[in-house]
Amino acid sequence: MRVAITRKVSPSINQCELTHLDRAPIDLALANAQHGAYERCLSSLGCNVVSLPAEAAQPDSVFVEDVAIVLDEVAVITRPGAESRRSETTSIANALEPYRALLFMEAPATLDGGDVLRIGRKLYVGVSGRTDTNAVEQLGHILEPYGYAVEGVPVRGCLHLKSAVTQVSPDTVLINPSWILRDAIAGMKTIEIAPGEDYAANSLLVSSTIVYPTCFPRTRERLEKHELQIDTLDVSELQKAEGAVTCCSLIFED
Ligand code: CIR
Repeated sequence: MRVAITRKVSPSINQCELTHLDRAPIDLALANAQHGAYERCLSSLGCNVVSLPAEAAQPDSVFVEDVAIVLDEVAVITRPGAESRRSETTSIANALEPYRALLFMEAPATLDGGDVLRIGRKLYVGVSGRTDTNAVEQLGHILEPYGYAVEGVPVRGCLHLKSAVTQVSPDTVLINPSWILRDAIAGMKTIEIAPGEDYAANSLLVSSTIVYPTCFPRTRERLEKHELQIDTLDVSELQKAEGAVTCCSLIFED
């Protein structure tokens, strides 16, 4: 059974961290409605959605992806790059504990799960404003016994590696070449985002369906030309918090 861990939008989301965006008011009711539609979409794609309650004191806690990396054998609880987000790890560790043995990243390394792109037994890790080379090295050490290779990938101009590249089919990634090198993900075909749709590289592949924001129609056309199956969702309020579709869930097989 496929599990998706999510967490309801914090009522304090208007105090979220912002790095590359100017602050714009987030409509909490609309954010909740969009998040509910996201959870229903994951259910419709066969996920058993474990929806955790909102955390009022943790503005960014809807973005559960950043605090854990869930692999087939173990889960790694991260040490998020933003100090304000470090307390989010406790409840996610509790939620993952029934499913996986837990490993914990240790200071001084910092890593956000949004910087981790898994392709098979390889983890590409964005070296970003949130994730440092220390973390790349530490992750390599702790996952080597489980047969995972870890490679650091420089990213520029965006928050996380998965702002710049995500997987859209077994052999293809969707990329924004302004933010990472075109050949950063070895051996994969690439589809480039449409010009002007800077944030369009973040897509969420669930089984063989891509969960994708409605606001990137020209990149969507490019995906459709490759005959990929797409479910679109309006996530405008989460995007104002610099989030997108991968960051609101942790998806894994139970
Ligand atoms: C942050 O800056 O940490 C949040 N406002 C947004 C995090 C989005 N996470 C993700 O894309 N993995």
